[in-house]
Amino acid sequence: PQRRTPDIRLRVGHSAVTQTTVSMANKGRKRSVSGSRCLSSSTENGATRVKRVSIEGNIAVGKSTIARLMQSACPEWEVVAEPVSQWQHIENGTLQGPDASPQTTVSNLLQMMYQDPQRWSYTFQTFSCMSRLRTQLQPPQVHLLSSERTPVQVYERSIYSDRYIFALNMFELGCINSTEWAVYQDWHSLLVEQFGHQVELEGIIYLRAPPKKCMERLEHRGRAEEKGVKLDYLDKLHVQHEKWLVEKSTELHFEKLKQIPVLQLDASVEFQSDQEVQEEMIRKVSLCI
Ligand code: DCM
Ligand code: MG
Repeated sequence: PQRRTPDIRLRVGHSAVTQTTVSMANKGRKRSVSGSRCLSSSTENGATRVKRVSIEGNIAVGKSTIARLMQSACPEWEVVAEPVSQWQHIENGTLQGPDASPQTTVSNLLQMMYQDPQRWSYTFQTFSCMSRLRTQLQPPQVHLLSSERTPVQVYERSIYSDRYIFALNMFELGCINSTEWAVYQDWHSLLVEQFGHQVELEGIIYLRAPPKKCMERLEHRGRAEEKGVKLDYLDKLHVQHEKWLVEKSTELHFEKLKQIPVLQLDASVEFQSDQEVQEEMIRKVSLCI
């Protein structure tokens, strides 16, 4: 079947909550978006098609919060959260059958990575990407497919930010050496070639805020493993996001990834407690899908 190419129309917004609005409407399938609260249904070759979008952004910028808001605003959206707790609880006992021992947590890889990045970044980036892909490959919830509207899966980050934000950053910091980086890129490309179409993105939502803001939210959240995270690290991650999603200067290795439209949302405002701003954000996302 023919792949649909997104028709990217950039408009400069004037509102406080966005700089760039991108239409993710499809070629030959443009429809009026004015006033649509949620997503309207679309079919391709008679079959319902799942749309996938990923929310990208710096640590603690508010991805989970906005994902939760989307989930409650539109029940036919399924949020696929980042499997952080799997990274915090590495389990032994992969044996199946009668000899299988009960699974016990052997380590906290997120903590190990932050405590000794030189030693553990490669291992962490391997596991975080693998576990994310496994999670995102799960079929959509049944109620999504039986819904009248287009089913939408909202991913919290993607296998692309794993590589082009975090792993790349660790390589540039010297925490992943050139051998590890070559090996990482090799298996990552293979995974994208083999499974990429099953997790293909319709669009990317870039939640953007100054690193200082993210630092405040990170401290407020108080995740134990992140206690040692410095502003300087968030600055670097911010720059990686800007290069990939705004300046488009990151060297990407997948043609399709270059075509994915990006919707920027300004997350510097305190949207956690401001319902008006939240509604405006959800509205902008709805208009673009
Ligand atoms: N993380 C990482 N590398 C990845 C993905 C995530 O180091 N490829 C880390 C960053 C945060 C945590 O995992 O410490 C995810 O939290 P958040 O979703 O708030 O960014
Ligand atoms: Mg989160």
